[in-house]
Amino acid sequence: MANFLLDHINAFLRMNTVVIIPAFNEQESIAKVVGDIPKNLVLEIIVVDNNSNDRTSDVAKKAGATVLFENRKGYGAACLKGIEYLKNTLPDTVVFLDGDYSDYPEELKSLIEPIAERDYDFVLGSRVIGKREKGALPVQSMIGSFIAGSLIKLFWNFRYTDLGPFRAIKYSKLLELEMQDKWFGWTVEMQIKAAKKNFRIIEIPVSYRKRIGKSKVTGTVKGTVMASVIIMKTIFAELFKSK
Ligand SMILES: Nc1nc2c(ncn2[C@@H]2O[C@H](COP(=O)(O)OP(=O)(O)O)[C@@H](O)[C@H]2O)c(=O)[nH]1
Ligand SMILES: [Mg+2]
Repeated sequence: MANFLLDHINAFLRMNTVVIIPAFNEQESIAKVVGDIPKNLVLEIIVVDNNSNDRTSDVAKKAGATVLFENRKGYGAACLKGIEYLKNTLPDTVVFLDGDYSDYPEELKSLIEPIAERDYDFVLGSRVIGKREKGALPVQSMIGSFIAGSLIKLFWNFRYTDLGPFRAIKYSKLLELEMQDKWFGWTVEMQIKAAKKNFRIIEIPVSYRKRIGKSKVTGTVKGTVMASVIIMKTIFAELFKSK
């Protein structure tokens, strides 16, 4: 009986969930990421290859993902490409996940449950309150998330502890946000707009480990500076918008 019910719940969640993974040169990790996503819970896994010059797209396809290509560089540009594709599938829930195997894709279920069962609109996976492998989340990331979180609390009265990539949102709510950022302002833009619109938001702890391959963002000085500037610009641009 319990199993029957569980199958039923899984089938319900599966019918409605798709995963979008932006990926730039992740041939070493992408198959593991796709492979660890609970297939009984998702309808489609979409890897958006952002002009990689390695075998990311082939590896992702072989692992069972739908592969899209986005030639404009940028994390947000890749996510926007994935969203555009969803016009064809009209899912209920969209999960975003990075391609570097830092997140634990098997934790997807706990991200979509608050939406499916408790009618939340947006679920943010927080690595700060989750279990982290030592050194997986660089100190500059933690500081950046703390500053951004404090500003968002001050301006829009919702306390986020992280700007993590692993998150789930109702498709209809995602469309309402009219996402714009093409770079690394993407994650914070979604969080700010969700808070501004008074979405039902919840943070849940997610685990985090050291990525496979080299970091292109917070693991490099240039990446960290660029991401920090873009995140701050995004916060203040949202603040000075009329609504
Ligand atoms: N689409 C896109 N994704 C990128 C780009 N640079 C990094 N990524 C992806 O963004 C995610 C985070 O990058 P990562 O190098 O892990 O940065 P870190 O988590 O700060 O160390 C990974 O899934 C990368 O594949 C880029 O220029 N375009
Ligand atoms: Mg990473």
